Amino acid sequence: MQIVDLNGPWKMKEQNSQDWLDGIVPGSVMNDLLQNGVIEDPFYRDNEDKAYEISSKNYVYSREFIIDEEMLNRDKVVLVCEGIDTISTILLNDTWVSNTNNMHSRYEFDVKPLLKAGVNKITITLFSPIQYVKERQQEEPLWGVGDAIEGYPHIRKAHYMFGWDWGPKIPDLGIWRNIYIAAWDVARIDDVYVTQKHEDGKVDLDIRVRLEKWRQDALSLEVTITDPDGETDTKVVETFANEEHVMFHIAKPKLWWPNGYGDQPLYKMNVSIFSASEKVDQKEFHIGLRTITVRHEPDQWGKSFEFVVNGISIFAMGANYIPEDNLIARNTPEKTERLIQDCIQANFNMIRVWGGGYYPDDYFFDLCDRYGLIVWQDFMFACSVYQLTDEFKESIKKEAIDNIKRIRHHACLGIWCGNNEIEEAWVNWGLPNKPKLKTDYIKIFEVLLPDLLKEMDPQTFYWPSSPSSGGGFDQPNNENAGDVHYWQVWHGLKPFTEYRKFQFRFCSEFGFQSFPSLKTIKTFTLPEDRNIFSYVMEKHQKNGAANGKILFYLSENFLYPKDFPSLLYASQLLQAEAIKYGVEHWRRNRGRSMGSLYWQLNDCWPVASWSSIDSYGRWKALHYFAKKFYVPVLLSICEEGTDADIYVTNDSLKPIVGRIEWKLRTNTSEVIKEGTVECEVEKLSAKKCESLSFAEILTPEKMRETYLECTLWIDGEKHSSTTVLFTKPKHFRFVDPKIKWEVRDEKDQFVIFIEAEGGFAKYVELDLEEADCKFSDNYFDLSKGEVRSIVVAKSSLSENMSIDQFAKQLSVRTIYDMA
Ligand code: BMA
Repeated sequence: MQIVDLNGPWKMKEQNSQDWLDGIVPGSVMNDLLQNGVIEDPFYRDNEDKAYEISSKNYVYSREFIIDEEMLNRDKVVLVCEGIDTISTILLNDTWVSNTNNMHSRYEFDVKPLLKAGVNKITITLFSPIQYVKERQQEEPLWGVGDAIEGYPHIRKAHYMFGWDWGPKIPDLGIWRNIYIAAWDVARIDDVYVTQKHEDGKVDLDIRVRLEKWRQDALSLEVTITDPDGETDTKVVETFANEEHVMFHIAKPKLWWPNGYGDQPLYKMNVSIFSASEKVDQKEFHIGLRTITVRHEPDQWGKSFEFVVNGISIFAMGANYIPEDNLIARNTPEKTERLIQDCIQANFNMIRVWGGGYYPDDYFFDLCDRYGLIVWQDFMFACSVYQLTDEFKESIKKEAIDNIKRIRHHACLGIWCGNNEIEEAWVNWGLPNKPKLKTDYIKIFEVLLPDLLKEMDPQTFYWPSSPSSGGGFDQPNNENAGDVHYWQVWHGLKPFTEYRKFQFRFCSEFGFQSFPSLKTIKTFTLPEDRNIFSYVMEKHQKNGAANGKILFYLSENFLYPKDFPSLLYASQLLQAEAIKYGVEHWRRNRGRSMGSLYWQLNDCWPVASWSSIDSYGRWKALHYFAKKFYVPVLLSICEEGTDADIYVTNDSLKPIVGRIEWKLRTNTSEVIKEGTVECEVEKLSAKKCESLSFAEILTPEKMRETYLECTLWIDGEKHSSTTVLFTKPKHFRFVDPKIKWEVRDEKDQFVIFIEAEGGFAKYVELDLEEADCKFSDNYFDLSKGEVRSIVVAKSSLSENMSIDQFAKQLSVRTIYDMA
């Protein structure tokens, strides 16, 4: 195989302009205009408004490249475009090659007759996605979400680029993935498909290799598997056929497990073909030995929805993932790796790739394989109505095939899901009554996609929509069957405790908004913008009613914050508490409930949103909370009135024997009453370990100054602790906790020793004024008399600093400082 890489510097210009600028491929128009200083950062203040005009124009990309005689003489020469965004025309040496109209597809064109030895020229014209959807929408109006530019369902382009309730309207254009010319002699590997059979602790692999051949020569097909210890096993097959199956028997398989359940050993596969001992093509990738499916069976509550990995039912813990930037060109594997590490640090075992973005790059799946995150992969359809014309059908079919083939071998792939919320929309959202379009829904999500998967990836579970009870418009958001998106807390303004009324089988979306940190807000505002109702702040709040909702929940829970930074802090605490109420409740009901994926993990730009990590990678209070509420062994308290039940949820593979110490304390942390409980909790189960009632002690007055603290000890070690109030925080009589801290430099880490000398400190927040870092814990509660040590790995610091610089930048606040 011979490759001429077309990535790198290109020339680009607006179609009607005479001035060529420097462009970079893979990349995008916005990114190139930004790099050339033609436009300002579209995320700054209200610059987003300028994007509409930029995206209303057409752009031309062009470059020259050299092809040698040898390449021209090969049997097959193709132009490969791994991703073009979106409507384009491709010319080679001024001759038309093809048009494209699907960002999610991989394109390949035979170009041998169009190339010449020496200098060649490729020109790609990208047409305005805005003009395209406008014209199509006039012909046939299609329903889509109100936050996006009208007509977006007409184009196979990541929906969020047109705007969402957390995303700006910046429909960028570009050659967004690799582009190259490839040539082969004799044959090439068209497709490799691996299936696994697990039986009696052994694994049989069937590696099906399909070849595309241009000559009838005998080929030798060589498959090598390198196990996680580096041991190799090679099989060679001499063949004249177009398809071969190569089998491997693995007697001592090292199984792949999601994070929290075991390791992630990967097996490297190399498939090569040789003609007369010359290698003509090869493919290399990793697999993990595991089974993953979803158990969806009738039971006493309805119909289950639980992920079963290597025979073990796991409680899915994670969040929903959206694209990482509006200017996709700015993504990097390093940035994504940090985000995946953040998920692992917060004890996730699953991530849902939401259907309004794009199918992530290979490196995303490689990272999930390596770190142990099960991927819930939506097909890229969300909150919209589509019209199944012949052209659209061909387009989405090809898109699905390309992505199924690309992704299916990954160990992390846990489920294919047809779409986000479209079945639910047809049933519950009052869409325009168009029976033909409703039938089209069934044809796409309950016929076309499952049929394709039956043929191409039968080992991965398919689910028609999220939420769904299994399809056919049959109660898609049923609390007792399938998965649920629950939005009554937040959109419905219900209190956090409302989550406790439901024992969803699997909650794949629920969320609560907050503002990003002041450091992040400073990147897009001037000082005069720093009021949540300012023009600029509202530009960075895409959900119309959201600021009102934050203020409503604020009024329910906290005192009125004294200033802008305190309001930001309060909003993050509300968010963290809300989600904690839901997750802890469902984890206490492990068995009936088997999954929690909150909305949403990340942001694509600096914005007020449901994310737990903002677009600069800064952890909000929620992410620190997630680290605690997703811990495999969870201690939690369910309080009601003057009662409190103490639970331990054990999502580990071992039973635990522990001791719970509880202390009823005053606001200055004096102990009023205390006790201990010995607990044994089976693996993969949840148990109520104690029921406490303080009706006699907790008069209405006392409720306002008393809290319960519980600590779990396992094998003599303090595992975790948690507290609850018996009143809303706004009514609790917090005293000045008189926080004292000291930092020590311990080789590759700083350790902060922190203490509350005055009384109970709630929501202790640590932050650095300018730099960023990860604290081993944050937004925690501290009783008087306890010294907590918080670790900051120096590798997590955004810049090198001395202990003095670190201590100088360190700021500490608690709820007491908020009002
Ligand atoms: C869910 C998602 C998104 C949306 C979020 C917040 O329904 O699927 O479409 O951004 O709610 O409203």
